[in-house]
Amino acid sequence: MLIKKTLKNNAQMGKTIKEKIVDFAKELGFPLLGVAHSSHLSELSERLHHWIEAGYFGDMHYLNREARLRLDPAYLLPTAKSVISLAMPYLYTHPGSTPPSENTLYGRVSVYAWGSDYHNVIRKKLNRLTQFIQEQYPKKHLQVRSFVDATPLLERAFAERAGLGFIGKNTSLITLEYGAWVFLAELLVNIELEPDLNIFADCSDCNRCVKACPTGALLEPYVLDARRCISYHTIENRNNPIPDTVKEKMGNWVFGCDVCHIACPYNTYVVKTQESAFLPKPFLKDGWLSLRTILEFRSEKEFKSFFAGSPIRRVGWRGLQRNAAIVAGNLNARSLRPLLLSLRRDTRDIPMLTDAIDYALDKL
Ligand code: B12
Ligand code: SF4
Ligand code: SF4
Repeated sequence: MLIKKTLKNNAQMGKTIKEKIVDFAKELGFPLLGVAHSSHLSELSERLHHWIEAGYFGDMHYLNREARLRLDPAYLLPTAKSVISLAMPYLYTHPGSTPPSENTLYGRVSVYAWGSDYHNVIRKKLNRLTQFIQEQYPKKHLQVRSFVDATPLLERAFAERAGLGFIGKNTSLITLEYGAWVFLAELLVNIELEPDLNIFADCSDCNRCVKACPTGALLEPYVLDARRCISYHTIENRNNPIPDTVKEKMGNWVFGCDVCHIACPYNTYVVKTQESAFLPKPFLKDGWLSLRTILEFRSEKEFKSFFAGSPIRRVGWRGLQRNAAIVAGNLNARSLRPLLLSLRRDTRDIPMLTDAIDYALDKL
């Protein structure tokens, strides 16, 4: 044990602080770490403002309110000099297109939501990484702020600048090792670390994701209209009916959507995740969720305890039932008709749900 520790310490000697940070991040489960200068993303300013002006954010009003902030880390940490960008892979196995059994009616769940909520998993690791970095600068007044997802910062653009990958036409950050099956996180620090170079790769003349998107939400390469996106409606649009133009195109997606991921050739031959927290929860059969289970939840409490620790909780009890009702209609799930009728009686005062159930009953 002592010998192992001494060897490790010797190996660490002579390494730069950045190399030590990279090594420690790897131990924590972030195989990719890059550094970007924290200056304003002025090259994307026009794009972002056009996106906002066009209203592509739907009901995600925070994107509108915080648009300026997303380009400039100085809003989050005025003394910031570097952005440390991190990626954690989450693909456990490639999603199959057919449900695990013909006897049960299933809805499909996006791979990112198969395991534990990444916000919780990553936040803990970011805290440990922050502490490690602080230990490297005992004499300096180090300022560090860590972020994952719920951040007014264009995470993908900074990841690209930090050399983790490139932005694809589906707007995802694509890495060469793990494809786009990665979560992103950042540390802002008030120290200058050596920035990394951009990687040399792009989509070239491929256009598969744009063609594959069922709803045409990718209006053109690099432009996603969230108001048309299945992922947006099944996760973020929690209180409103799903537009008629999206319902049928949802197919069997009950939470999230991976169509523009699955279409991408960079996402096929990839290294899988080593993070056990992202293994599928027991109630998910290879990423499929029983529609009956969803429709039978009788209370918010029951829903919340069933999905404890899962990102699926985000859409809420009634939101998930709304999605499941639409999928039941799309799958022509006649055996669920009695359940849908009884749910319709109990939820007359929830327009988004009655709208979805009426859609389904109409189809059955
Ligand atoms: C809002 C949001 C959504 C919305 C809107 C998505 C969108 N494309 O804007 C919805 C709900 C639809 C969504 C869906 C998903 N999301 Co989301 N989402 C976010 C969030 C919170 C903000 C994104 C944002 O600011 N959007 C505003 C637009 C304008 O910014 P943008 O997406 O960065 O896109 C612009 C830039 O990329 C810019 N650009 C940057 N560089 C370059 C370079 C070139 C050459 C060009 C031309 C353009 C360009 O042009 C784009 C268009 O304006 C981020 C976390 C964060 N803080 O960044 C996570 C995040 C982007 N989501 C993530 C994930 C995993 C997903 C899903 C895969 C989940 C799922 N399977 O259902 C899907 C993917 C759908 C897709 N194709 O993007 C990950 C992405 C990881 C990755 N590898 O890219 C993030 C980073 C969360 C995280 N911390 O891991 N998401
Ligand atoms: S997540 Fe689905 S609906 Fe949204 S852009 Fe990608 S393929 Fe289209
Ligand atoms: S499918 Fe093709 S165009 Fe779309 S992100 Fe992947 S490589 Fe780029």
